Amino acid sequence: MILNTELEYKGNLFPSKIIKYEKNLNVLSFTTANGVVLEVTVRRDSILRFRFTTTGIFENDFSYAITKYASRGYNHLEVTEDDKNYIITTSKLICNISKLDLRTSIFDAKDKTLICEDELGFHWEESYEHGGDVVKMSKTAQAGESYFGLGDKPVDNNLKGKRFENWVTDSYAYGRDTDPIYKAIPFYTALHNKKSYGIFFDNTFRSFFDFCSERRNITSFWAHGGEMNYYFIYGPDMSDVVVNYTDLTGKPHEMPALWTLGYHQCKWSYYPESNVKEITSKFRELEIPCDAIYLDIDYMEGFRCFTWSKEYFPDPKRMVKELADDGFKTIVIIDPGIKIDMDYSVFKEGLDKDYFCKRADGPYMKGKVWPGECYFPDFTNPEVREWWSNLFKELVEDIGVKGVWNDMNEPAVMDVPGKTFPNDVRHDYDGNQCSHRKAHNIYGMQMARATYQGLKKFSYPKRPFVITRAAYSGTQRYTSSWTGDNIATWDHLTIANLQAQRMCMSGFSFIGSDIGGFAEQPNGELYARWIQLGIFHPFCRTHSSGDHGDQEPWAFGKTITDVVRKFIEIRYQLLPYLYTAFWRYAEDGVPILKSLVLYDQEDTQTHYRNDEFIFGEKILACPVTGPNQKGRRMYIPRGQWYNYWTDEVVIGGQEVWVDADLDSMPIFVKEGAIIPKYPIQQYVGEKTINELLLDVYYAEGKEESMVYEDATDGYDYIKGRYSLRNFKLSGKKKELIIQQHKSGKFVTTYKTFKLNLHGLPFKISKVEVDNVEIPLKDLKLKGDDTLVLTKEFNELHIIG
Ligand code: MIG
Repeated sequence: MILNTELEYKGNLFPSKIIKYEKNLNVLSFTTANGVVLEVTVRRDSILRFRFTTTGIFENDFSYAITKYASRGYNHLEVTEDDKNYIITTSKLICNISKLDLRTSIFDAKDKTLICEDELGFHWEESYEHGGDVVKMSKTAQAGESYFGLGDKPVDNNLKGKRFENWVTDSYAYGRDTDPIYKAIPFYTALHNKKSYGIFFDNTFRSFFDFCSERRNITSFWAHGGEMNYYFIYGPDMSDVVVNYTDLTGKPHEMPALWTLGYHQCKWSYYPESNVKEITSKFRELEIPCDAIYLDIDYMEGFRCFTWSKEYFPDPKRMVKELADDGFKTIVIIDPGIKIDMDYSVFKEGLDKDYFCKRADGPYMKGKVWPGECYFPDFTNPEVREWWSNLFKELVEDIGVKGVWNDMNEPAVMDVPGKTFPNDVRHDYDGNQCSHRKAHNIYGMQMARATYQGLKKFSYPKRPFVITRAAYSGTQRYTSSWTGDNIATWDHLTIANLQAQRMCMSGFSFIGSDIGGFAEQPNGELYARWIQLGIFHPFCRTHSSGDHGDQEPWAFGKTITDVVRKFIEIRYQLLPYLYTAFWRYAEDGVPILKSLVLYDQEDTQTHYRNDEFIFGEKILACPVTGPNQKGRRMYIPRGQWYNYWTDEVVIGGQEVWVDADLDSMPIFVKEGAIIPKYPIQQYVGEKTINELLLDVYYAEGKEESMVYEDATDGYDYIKGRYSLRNFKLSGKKKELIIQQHKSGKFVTTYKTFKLNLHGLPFKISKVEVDNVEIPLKDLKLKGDDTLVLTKEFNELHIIG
């Protein structure tokens, strides 16, 4: 041991008293006697950014997570001081900063209640090994506080009492509580006393969150390097916290093509071509709707990205075209590892251009993946991303591939400790050169981003489609995602449900699981129950490792095939509803799935619910999560709900038993909702939509619903060629009024609506459309509660 140096272990260090305060518009900086600077940026009335340096010098202010499109601006900002504190006041928040030690406490500006307060606050440990600091923050948990979010953690919704790590990791056959897994989304929301706030710790190093696990009333987060740099986002509604976090880290850059919301079929692997065709033909033969078919790594020549196996796929362009003629979009996998092979042009080019990652002392980062020894592009270099994006030209433009699936981008490396790059690997980090310690968590994100750029370029004028396994906050701007290598067990069905809800709460709604499980094989019952859940996930794909038997909808016998078909058909009928929910997400950052706590935080019953969730705005779904069930108990949130199957009305705010044999599942529709439906199609665009079905659920009272439509693909919608219908329903004892407000220039193919009236408590005696009475026979009243009328109406009166 070397003694007598200045490198003594210093333990935790703390800021001392403030000696200087400066204000530069909305950036306030506070300097302490021991050289710590806290910079508070008021981004919005409800969003404060806190950033600390222990040396007086901040790093270059660069983030992959924060989008340049994030909203900024505030209504009010005032900084005052008293003996103890500097006091920052906006129209939503009051933030005290202690003159003694930089500790902060934040209050609701309206009712002055305490929202969030530092315990030790910011502190740090100097890192002898790496330089810089281990940066830490601790806050006092408030009475009854709960925590949610954090991306893909496979745990119950409420995170209280647990500790987590953020370090994206290839996690084959992970299970409940495995941590960390594929994604790093260092954002959580907290809820106490009916008020919610969020914290986004924008630090890409290995980071940790502790929610009252180490100490009962303390919440803390820390990272192995970088800056203590976090955003405080106030609600008080949790849905606003999530919306604002999503605004900050970005919404999808474009709407997905409607077909991407259809059903996808995948396996490792479908090959050769004849096998692919066998699968796709079977879908059409059995009339099970399907829009996409996947090629896993075996389509390549020796696992070389951007090549095709001549043996298995002699003429990919022809095959892709034939599949397309049958309504199937072909999606291929692309991994980051590039095989070391001087005769392989992608490798040769990457090497010549110096695009591969290197170790600290100069050698290339060599790692074993599917192709054998590989080098890996440094996707954190913008020039490399540009190069990578151009590699998709042939696949997309020439061959006609419609989507690309990025796997192994944690990055995963075989047969090494940690299953990834060593820490010393160097990265460009968009001009902020660093080691893998800092770049690891965003490597996969930057790969997906580069892939997205390629797809966007070469799919044009159609929309791009990318799927990624690894992700950091903000990745939702470019791509969809799946939850990785799960297992075919009942517990994993529950985990998939939790992960999808949690991802939606973490700003990343375009998510789904490998339906049926990746590892091992489900029985028919598990597969059917998983499909029932999967049709409510924004990304809906069956995938399996392929070595445990077949996992297609028909693999488990006729009874199961029929159940699977029935539910996939529901998915296709609900496409306009899901597309509208997606539009709300892409436009406003509203999550597509809402955990009950997000839906109704004031009802404390919701704080510990896991299985039930709201799909879009109006549909409540709850999977059956065990074998041999004829139904289940579930919590119905407050309000009144129609049973989707029977139209029976249930009063919420209580737990109820719901019948759900294998061919059914608990689905409810909020009263007053208007649910748009398309006819069942075998793939998106198979049929021209001649009539829009509107399922109208009567309510005594008012409710609003929306229907968003556009050309289903392409960019015309950005120029205003979309159709947005806003319906206001208002029900009285003997009358139902529906007002329609239409905006956008897109003209839908259909001319009429078919209204299915559910739960109408009276017999219709008169109908007026825009104040003109229409003879009932002209409305083609089929049965009592169906009527057909022009899509152009402004106001409909149904009178009893
Ligand atoms: O080491 O490409 O999660 O979906 O089928 C396994 C083969 C690599 C892992 C992915 C999985 C995919 C598989 N991949």
